[in-house]
Amino acid sequence: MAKSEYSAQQIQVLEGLEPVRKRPGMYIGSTDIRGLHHLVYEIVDNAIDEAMGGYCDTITVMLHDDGSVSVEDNGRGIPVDMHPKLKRPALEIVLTTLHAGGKFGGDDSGYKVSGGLHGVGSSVVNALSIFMRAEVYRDGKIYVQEYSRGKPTMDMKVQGKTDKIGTKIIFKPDKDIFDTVDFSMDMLMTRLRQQAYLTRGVTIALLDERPKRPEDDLKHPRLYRFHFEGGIAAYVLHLNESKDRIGSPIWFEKDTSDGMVEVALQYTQAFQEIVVSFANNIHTSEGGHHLTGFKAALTRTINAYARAQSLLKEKEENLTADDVREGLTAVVSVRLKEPQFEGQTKSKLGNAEMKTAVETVVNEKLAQYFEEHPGEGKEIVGKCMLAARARLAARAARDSVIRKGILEGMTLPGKLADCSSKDPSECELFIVEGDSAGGSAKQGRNREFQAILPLRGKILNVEQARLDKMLANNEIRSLIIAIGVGIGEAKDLTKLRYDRVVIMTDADVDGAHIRTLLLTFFFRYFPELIEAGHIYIAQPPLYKISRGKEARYAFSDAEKEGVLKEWGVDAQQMQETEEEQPEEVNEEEALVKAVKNKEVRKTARASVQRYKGLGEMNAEQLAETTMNPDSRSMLRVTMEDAEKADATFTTLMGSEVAPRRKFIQTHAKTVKNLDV
Ligand code: TTJ
Repeated sequence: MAKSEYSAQQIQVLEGLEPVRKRPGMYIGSTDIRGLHHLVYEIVDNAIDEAMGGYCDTITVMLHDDGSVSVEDNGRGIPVDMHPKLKRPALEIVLTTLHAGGKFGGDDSGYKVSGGLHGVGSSVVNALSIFMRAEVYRDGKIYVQEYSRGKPTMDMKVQGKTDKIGTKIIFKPDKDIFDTVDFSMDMLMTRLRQQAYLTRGVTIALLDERPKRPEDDLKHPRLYRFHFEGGIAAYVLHLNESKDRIGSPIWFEKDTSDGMVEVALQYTQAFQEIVVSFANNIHTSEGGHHLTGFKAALTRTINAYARAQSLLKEKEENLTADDVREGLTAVVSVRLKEPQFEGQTKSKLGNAEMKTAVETVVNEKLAQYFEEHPGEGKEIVGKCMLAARARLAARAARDSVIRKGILEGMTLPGKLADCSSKDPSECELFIVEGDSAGGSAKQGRNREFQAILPLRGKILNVEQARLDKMLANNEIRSLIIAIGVGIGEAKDLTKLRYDRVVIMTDADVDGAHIRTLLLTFFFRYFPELIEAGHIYIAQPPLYKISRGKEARYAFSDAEKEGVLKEWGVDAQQMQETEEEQPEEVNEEEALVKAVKNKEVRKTARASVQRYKGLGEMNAEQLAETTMNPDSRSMLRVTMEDAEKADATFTTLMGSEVAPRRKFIQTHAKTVKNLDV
């Protein structure tokens, strides 16, 4: 009996990594750019766990020029001793078998765990890497082992002496698995900064050692160092940087039998709410029970305090949950033993016990804070009461706007270049960013059924989120009138003037911003149009690849590489055309470069132009690539996309401009594809 138990255990532990290579998506979510970055997060999570246990304080992530990444910590080092039953070093088992994590070292740090699967993730990363090297610095020695696609290519051995302690993992993602193996500093920076906030005291450094490329964002530094003694309280301060704040951030934490609860919050004089929640360091963008508990406690505590202090009179109604969150910035972080992630994107905490846990802690600690800081408590209640009053006033204003029918009798906006057909089922409206692109679009359209509405500058402002104020905005009014269905209670979907409403913005940061704003607008005020599939996003090409008179368009980096390959052009020798430069110069440059490399070939005479804006295309090109139904492709917006944009929009509010732009850039391409 004992014997069969032993072998069963052995089989379980020895589970290989083949399934990981067969179905990578099951382990890392996807094999696109997000999946690629997930590899880094999995490895970093291990080091974060070590930091949370109090065993390390520095984590360094480096992007190397051969496409590999290294992650190093100064923790205790992955154990290297022989596993008594398996007769292999623990290090090898950790990195080459599934579910081996946590079995080594007898570390019972409980719920002090980051999002990583307790080291399980590191073998997954190994499986999906063409090369991995582990270095463990322990007992004055450097232990080394290398792997390829999850299999050791050598036995672990001692390779020299050191006085360091820690672990370094170097890995190079497998090109056969991932759509792209090009890491983005922006994505890594965003995530690592977040992790640094969540693990106060730890230093996380991110260094880009890769040679600079023409398409690199010139502004981004190549070295980041994140260290926040204040943890999530510093996070809240950061989110509120540009705002008028009430007091300093309120911070508390408590270890409960269901897990650790940590909350930081601060009110501002702004209107938007930013509440970010995490479970085991994972951003729970869909919320969950911890967030519900937080909101319930906040409403309860503030109302109780307002009543106790007679700030809220007996006959007055309680403040609503929305009132107490206006102007609030908060970070809620919980750590628990067995987190359940649910929802569409597995980012909603499903552990019901966390509602009570967070609610109890917040009720207790926040009430205590108000007791000790009566002045601040009063100011916060005052702010919430202002929100309540504004809510009632806005409702009244909205009702009157609708009664008056503000849009009635309004004529079509002057800048709308309408189509000649009056049959909505065949009509399309292109919402175009800026007048210059609008000009190209007007020339390139089929005026029979395609209408163009150019929008100028910032169309929406956060503070104009209320319907009555929104209707005061010219760009928004033009848009609503052009669409034809009205708004508010006067909305009539049968009056839709275009079957397809297409958002056509530049493929740059500002374009992405305007797209997010428009999606948010449709999500909030015209969800029916999204649901019925009337809203689209145009897909202008990113590149034009020319060879002599021949020209091809590419809508992604992969597609561009494909064309170059097809033409026999080595992508390495290509010089990408900067927007200001004429193509010929670069063609020549590419040739010079090729000659230098002694690899000149006739076929290498091609040039790549990267389109930064719609305005760079002439009307004919724009029509062919983006507008003509016979040759274009468009994305149909789903409710999910719009909801995401809305959430993005909300998250973005209040943070300073630079990170906001980065966030948009990173997420600009996360709309689901549905070719039309
Ligand atoms: C396990 O229990 C004994 C002491 O060391 C514990 C451990 O594994 N520590 C540890 C693992 N520290 N750092 C890691 C680690 C760091 C990186 C960068 C990557 C991986 C897979 C693990």
